[in-house]
Amino acid sequence: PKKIYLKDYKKPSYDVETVDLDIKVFDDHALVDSTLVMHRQAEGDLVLYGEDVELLEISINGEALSSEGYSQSDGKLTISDTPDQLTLQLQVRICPQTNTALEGLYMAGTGSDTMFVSQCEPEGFRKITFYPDRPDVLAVFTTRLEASKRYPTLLANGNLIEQGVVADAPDRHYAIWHDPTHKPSYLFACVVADLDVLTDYYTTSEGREVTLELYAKAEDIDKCHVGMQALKDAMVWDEVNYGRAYDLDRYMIVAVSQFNMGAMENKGLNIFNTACVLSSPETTTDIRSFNVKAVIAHEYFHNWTGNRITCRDWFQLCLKEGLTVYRDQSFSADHQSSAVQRIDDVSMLRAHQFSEDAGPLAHPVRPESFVEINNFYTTTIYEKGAEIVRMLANTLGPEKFRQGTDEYFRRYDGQAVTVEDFLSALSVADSKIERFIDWYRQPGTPVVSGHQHYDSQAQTLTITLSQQTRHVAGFDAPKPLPIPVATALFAKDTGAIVAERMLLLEEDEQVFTFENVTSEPIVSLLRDFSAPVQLNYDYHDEDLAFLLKYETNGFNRWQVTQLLVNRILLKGHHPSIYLQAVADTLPQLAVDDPMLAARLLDIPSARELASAIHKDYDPSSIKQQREGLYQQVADSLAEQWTALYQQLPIQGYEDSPKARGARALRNVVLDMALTAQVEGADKWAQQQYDNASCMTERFGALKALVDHQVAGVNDYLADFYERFKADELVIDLWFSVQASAEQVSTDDITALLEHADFDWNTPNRVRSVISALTSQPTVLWTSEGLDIYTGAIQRLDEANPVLASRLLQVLARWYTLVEPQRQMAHDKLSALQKQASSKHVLESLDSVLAA
Ligand code: B3K
Ligand code: ZN
Repeated sequence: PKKIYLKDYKKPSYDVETVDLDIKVFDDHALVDSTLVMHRQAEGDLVLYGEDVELLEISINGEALSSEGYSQSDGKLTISDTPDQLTLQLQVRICPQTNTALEGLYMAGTGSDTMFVSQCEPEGFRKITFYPDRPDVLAVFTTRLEASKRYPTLLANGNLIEQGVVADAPDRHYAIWHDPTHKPSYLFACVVADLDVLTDYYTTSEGREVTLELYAKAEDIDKCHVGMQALKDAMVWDEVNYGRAYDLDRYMIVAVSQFNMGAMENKGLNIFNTACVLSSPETTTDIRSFNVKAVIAHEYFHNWTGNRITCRDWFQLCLKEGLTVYRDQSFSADHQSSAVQRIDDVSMLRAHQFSEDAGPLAHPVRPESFVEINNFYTTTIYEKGAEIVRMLANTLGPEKFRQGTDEYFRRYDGQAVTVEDFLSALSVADSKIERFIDWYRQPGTPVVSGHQHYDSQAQTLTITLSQQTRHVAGFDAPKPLPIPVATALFAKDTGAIVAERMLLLEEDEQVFTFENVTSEPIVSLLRDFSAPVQLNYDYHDEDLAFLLKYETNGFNRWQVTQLLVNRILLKGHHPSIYLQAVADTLPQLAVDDPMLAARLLDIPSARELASAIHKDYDPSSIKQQREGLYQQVADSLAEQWTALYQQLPIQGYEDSPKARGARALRNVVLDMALTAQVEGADKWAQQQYDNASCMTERFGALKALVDHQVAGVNDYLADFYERFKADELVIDLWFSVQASAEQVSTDDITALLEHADFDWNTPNRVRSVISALTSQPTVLWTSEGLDIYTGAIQRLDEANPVLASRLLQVLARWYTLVEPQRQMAHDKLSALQKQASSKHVLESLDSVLAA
């Protein structure tokens, strides 16, 4: 497979003005007719891309081309010596019924319960027809859909302009949609289905009346209200915070249960994984429900950051994703404690992105080459990309950032642009923004080290900070990056803040001086995680305990607990200071901010801890240590759990930050109490399950029962299954709670994979078992565990290479394992390499094995 390079970018030779599509879906295939009005804009042949499409007819300006008139190879159809203005007409045959890759047009569901849905980003449109399928070709689409009346729902982007019965086939009907906006083919979408719809309305700040429609299966319609409300909230939020209003008369969201990722921002017709749109208190945990709102907002925000201003090429993916993730994180921060939002975003970054950046799949936020772009929908592009935008926003401050984004929308609306364009628009507000370009170019997580010196005579505090980024093979030697370090000085005697400053570390090493400091303070750095770096500062454990008490930034309070835990687990520090600090803090925090209190008891996941271990990583010793510390926390606070649990009685369901916080804390306390073997905790779990007012409570109890193997757990699992067997998303939870159980064995996993409800064609179900396994590294990194995991990849390699490759990427840090696991992992990955055939999996394997 060929590598594609950013430096080779060339403008397309033809632009497309209009596309007319006619998609006719039949029982075992579909026919796609297309008419493209094109004109030349650069030298070169006319190039169209097509994959798994059978060309039936092709003509230019009404004249059929014979097979000598074009050449076809490598998924490209090339026509030479074409006129500057032309109308190209094509007819192709595709087979959505056998499309298991879930890209292009595919059939989801089975038996009498099927639907057809498209997924085009990044290069799925070429699986629908031959087309200049690249994001810098923007066109106006008109789409006619035709299908049996068994599928009453016919949707495409834009406005519905006509519908009716097919003249010579009375059992078939059609609908014609017109999208007036210019869009790249990756934003095309269509749906042929039998769905119900929840309808609502929204009037934009510009006075546009927008019809909002959420399509789902009839039995799921009552789970669409949370999503609908989130959509309206997002619409208001974008008007208020970015001055961006919606631009079409209709906004549609369609729920589908077979989908490779969370959702897709197709213009005016989002397609969502059911897991990211359906929500009800009885069936959806708070975490998932909150995620539903975030994903709805994310896809909505893409309408401006992604759709109206899109990417010139796929190397610029972070242009839309980093910015849009930053926007959805900000939206979410307005809907819960902003400290907790930051904690969750940073935990995710550390566990996934830092480990990606530390391993063989490390790549710049804007990559310079790829074989398969699907392999680059990574936490680096998304989450590190968002962190860069956050640094830009914080460096500019709210007003200038808004001035900069206004300029971005003003300048580039309707265009396909680059990261440089984004920075150049923002730099109208402040020219130092352009220096951040290296963050996009350079892989690796910078490590910032520092120490302080207090001069009591001069009353100055100097803080020396230095930075270092590992040199990733294949890239230039790393340069120093501009790193904003939000800093506050705390008076040791009162705990009050005596100075606050944003330090900008731009050199390898820099000294920052604070004047008029009357006594040596405790310094808090990188407040609110002001840059995506690792920080080493010469703190005493006592300083960290001090900061837990006095920091006003909620994120940093959590941060110091994590630092203390890391020191205990990875550096052998004594846990007493940590345990005391938590004991002192928890009771009051449980009252003030229960959600933050729940996070305070976090012990970093095995995966996050592993990302800091570069050699001889022994999963079982990490597991032992984590468990040991967890046990100590549980035991040392054993007296408190009963009171805390009773402080948080089940009180009926409410969807507020406070109520969600109480539920989260209650589940944490329950688990702690079971760990400490507090008298009666078994009963609490059983009663919480039986009396639950919502899924967060019921599932929290079930998880506790499973993880602690409480007597009767199998009856509870059976009860849960019986109650919810008709609801796929809940059954996903049922699979995952077992697959990720503390005591899970590979036999348990095998049994789950053999369960009648397990289905390799539904990514959510696959992830509920296979991805869940990665949360238990002691099981994953065994011979049997790896056989199951790599077996799944091999099985999906041809059927669904996007999913297979994503699963594989999680194994990237195999080489850090201790022997003999290291050799074993190597052998299993090499064996997989001999079997694999998709370029997705092969590209990932090449990198992973090169470690
Ligand atoms: N843009 C899509 C992701 C498409 C992934 C294709 N493998 C969802 C999102 O980021 O909003
Ligand atoms: Zn996105």
